[in-house]
Amino acid sequence: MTTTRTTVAIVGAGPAGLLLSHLLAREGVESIVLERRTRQYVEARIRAGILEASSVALLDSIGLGERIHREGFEHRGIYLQWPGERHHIDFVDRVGKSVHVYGQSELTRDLGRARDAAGQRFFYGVSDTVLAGLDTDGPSVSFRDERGEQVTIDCDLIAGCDGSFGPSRESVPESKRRIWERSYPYSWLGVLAEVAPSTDELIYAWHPDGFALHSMRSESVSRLYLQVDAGTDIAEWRDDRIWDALAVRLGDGEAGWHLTAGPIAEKSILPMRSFVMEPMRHGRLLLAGDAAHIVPPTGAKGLNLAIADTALLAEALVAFTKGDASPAEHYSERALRRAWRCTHFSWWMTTMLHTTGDPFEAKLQLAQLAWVTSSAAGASGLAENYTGMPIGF
Ligand code: FAS
Ligand code: PHB
Repeated sequence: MTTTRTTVAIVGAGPAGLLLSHLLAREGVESIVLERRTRQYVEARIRAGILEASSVALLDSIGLGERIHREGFEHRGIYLQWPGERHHIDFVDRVGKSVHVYGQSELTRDLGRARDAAGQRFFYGVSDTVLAGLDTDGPSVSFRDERGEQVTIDCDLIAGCDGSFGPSRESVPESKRRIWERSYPYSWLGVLAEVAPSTDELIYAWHPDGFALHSMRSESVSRLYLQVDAGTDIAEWRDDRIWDALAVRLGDGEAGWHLTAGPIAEKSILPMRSFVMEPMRHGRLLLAGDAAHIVPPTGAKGLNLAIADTALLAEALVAFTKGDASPAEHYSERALRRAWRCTHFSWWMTTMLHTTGDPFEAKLQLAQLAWVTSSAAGASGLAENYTGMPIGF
């Protein structure tokens, strides 16, 4: 058995864990990052694609924005549509902010390279991760490393950045935590297609057959999603059926617009749920990102919430190591303010755009879409939330 020591043990090497180690190191606080999967697996995961204005500003401020501006796309807004209507919501006109399209995989690679350059200590491929001593001033994290050797990290603080299936969430005693959860009766079928996007900015489409989203990753790669029933087996959806459904729902052929199909490189089913756990701290364990909350991806908030949590958590942990415990005491309350704002917005976008077969609900959705696309107040509300509230608002 090996025992080592650091100031902050970070569980999870997704965006939250990697960004946290970078922000801490900039303030002279050392950490060790441990990750269940291999680095290749983590970097290859296809997940989020939109960075809010505050996320880009933060990454710029720490020297990690260069590739976003070089290879990403800056978007002024999105299209909202329903049969026969397509309307652009211009975020820059409404709230003076834009968003960037930049895949989470790319951000994870950028963060990994930056951490390598800084000599970050990692353990990839770990198993049997156990958090202990959370109520003491000497917590620890034990695990088996990739060779199966038992390792213990003694530390001052533990950052739970281990997503929705990690041990951190469960390490908060049941008697101390409250959970709010909602599962939606539909999922997303996501495809990565080797074809140029058929649109300049994202199209969110309401359709009686179900929601569809046209996003992108580059000039030659499109990212598209289809609403399917919860529990759908991906084997039920052959590529031609996927493209046919996308064409119908996105309005192929309407007003001269065409959807270009192409080879599908990856397809998967993403369940839709909202989940928030309070508090985001227990003793020396503080949680960030998906470890504490999950949002349906309709509002493009998951990754951005993880980034915002991490910025607040880094500030709290650095202060704690310098003897000021106050930011850590207020961390959970501050992070949850944004988590609930984003949980509401993601629910609002999801319930506005996904059909349930209920004709009354369909009329309400169409009325809401008509209002949001014709009212300055409605459009500004969507723009303010989609481009993101300031971190720590
Ligand atoms: P992550 O889940 O990214 O990272 C947590 C890490 O902890 C993982 O690498 C995991 O392997 C590791 N871990 C778990 N248990 C561990 C243990 N016991 N020991 C050590 N490490 C452990 N958001 C959007 O905005 N748009 C999208 O389209 C979108 N699509 C998504 C698709 C899928 C399939 C999923 C699951 C999520 C999607 N999300 C999307 C949300 C996603 O982007 C998350 O919000 C984001 O990854 C959050 O980052 P982290 O909090 O770092 O969690
Ligand atoms: C994506 O590009 O993966 C994406 C974009 C916007 C969303 C969800 C996913 O709301």
